[in-house]
Order: sequence, then C-alpha cells, then structure tokens
Amino acid sequence: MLKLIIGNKVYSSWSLRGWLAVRQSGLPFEEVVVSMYDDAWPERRMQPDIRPSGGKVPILWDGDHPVWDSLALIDYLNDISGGDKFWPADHPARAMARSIAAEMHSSFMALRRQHPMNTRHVYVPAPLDPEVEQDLARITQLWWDARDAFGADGAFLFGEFGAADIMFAPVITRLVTYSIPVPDDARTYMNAVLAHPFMQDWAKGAREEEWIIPRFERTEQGA
Ligand SMILES: N[C@@H](CCC(=O)N[C@@H](CS)C(=O)NCC(=O)O)C(=O)O
Repeated sequence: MLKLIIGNKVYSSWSLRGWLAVRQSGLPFEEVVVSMYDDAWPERRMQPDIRPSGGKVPILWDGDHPVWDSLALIDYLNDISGGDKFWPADHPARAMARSIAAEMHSSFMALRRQHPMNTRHVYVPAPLDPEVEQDLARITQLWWDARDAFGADGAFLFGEFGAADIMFAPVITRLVTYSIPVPDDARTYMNAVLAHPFMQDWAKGAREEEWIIPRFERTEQGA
C-alpha cells in the first residue's frame, strides 16, 4: 500500500497538494502526519522515511520507492492510477493545465513568503505588498483564462477537479486566511474548491490539530 508522509495540515501547503493528489488517484494509502519545525524536526526530517526528499514533505512511498516533490507525486500517481484522473484529455486543455500547474510550482514567491498557509484563522484584511498584488493578478487571470477556455463542463479550472486545481488549492486557503479580495469569478471558483469533499476532509483534519508553529502565525488576528 502507498504511504504518504505529510506535515501539519494547518500549515503545510505542499502537503495539502500531495495529499489531494493521493485522494484524487483513488488508491488506498496510509497517512502519516508529522509536526514540522518543532524541536524534534531537524532530526525527524533526516530519518530514512523523509531523508530521500532532502528532509521535506510530502513524500510518498510506494513500497520501497520514495517519490517526492508535489508535481512528481501527481505525475507518478497519474501513471499508476490509470492516467485519466489528473490532466484533461484534450491536448489544448492539457497544455494549459500542465503549464499553469508548473507555473504554480515555480512562481508566486511573494504571495507564498508573505502569506504562509494557516487554515486556523481568518485574519482581518491588511494592505498588500505590490509584489503580492502582482502574483494575485496573474493567478486570478490564469483561473479566468482556464475557466473561460476549458471549464464549461464543471466548476473547476478544466471542468472536472484535477491536477491544476490541486496545485492552486493552498492559494485558495491563503486568500481566505488573509481576507484577500478577489473578483467574483475567482470567488466562485474558490468556493467550488473549498466545498470539494477532499478539501472538506483536509479541513476537518486541520481542525483537529493542536500544533502551533509561531513563524506562521500573525499576532493581529481577526474573526
Ligand atoms: N518542492 C516541494 C516543496 C516541499 C516543501 O518545501 N515542503 C515543506 C512543507 S510545506 C517542508 O517540508 N518544509 C520543512 C523543511 O524544509 O524543513 C514540493 O513540491 O513538494
């Protein structure tokens, strides 16, 4: 059976992607949640079950074989689960889905650094850094373009829930956490992702966690 090692559900954005990918594959898996950045973490991340990824989560074990890095997880899970659950079949849609998933993986550093994932709170709105505004403009444009061209058959970027939605899911939780305003079409898409049963399951797991990682907490907390 597959084994997926992930970090704190409240805080670990890459873990959310890996976990959604395993759920999307439909394959049975064992879930192991580890607490990141506590006193034991430096040693924990160098144990044989996490070390192959360079000490990062998520890491997926298929028997003796590790797979790490969220895009690699998606592609590996796609390969072993029939090849039809992650990427649109149609080539133009597939080209765009792969491009925006890769862009999410490599970009939007200002948003990622300044607004770390934290599903526990909804903070009061605060002024945004211009670089974060640029990231958000690009992301919401990508969502619009995908939905406009390829999303007519469903509520997600390419109609059905898939790899591109998985890659953007932690952006969506950040937009909620930091009360960041978005256009109506983006809000509609966000609500569809947040209502997805896999996201609801993750949110339930996060609500049950008690770990606090101070570096990902803001002091001025809203409702
Ligand atoms: N590029 C990796 C990023 C993985 C990553 O940075 N994970 C974070 C948690 S969200 C981590 O393991 N941080 C712990 C550390 O670096 O010590 C992916 O796509 O999965």
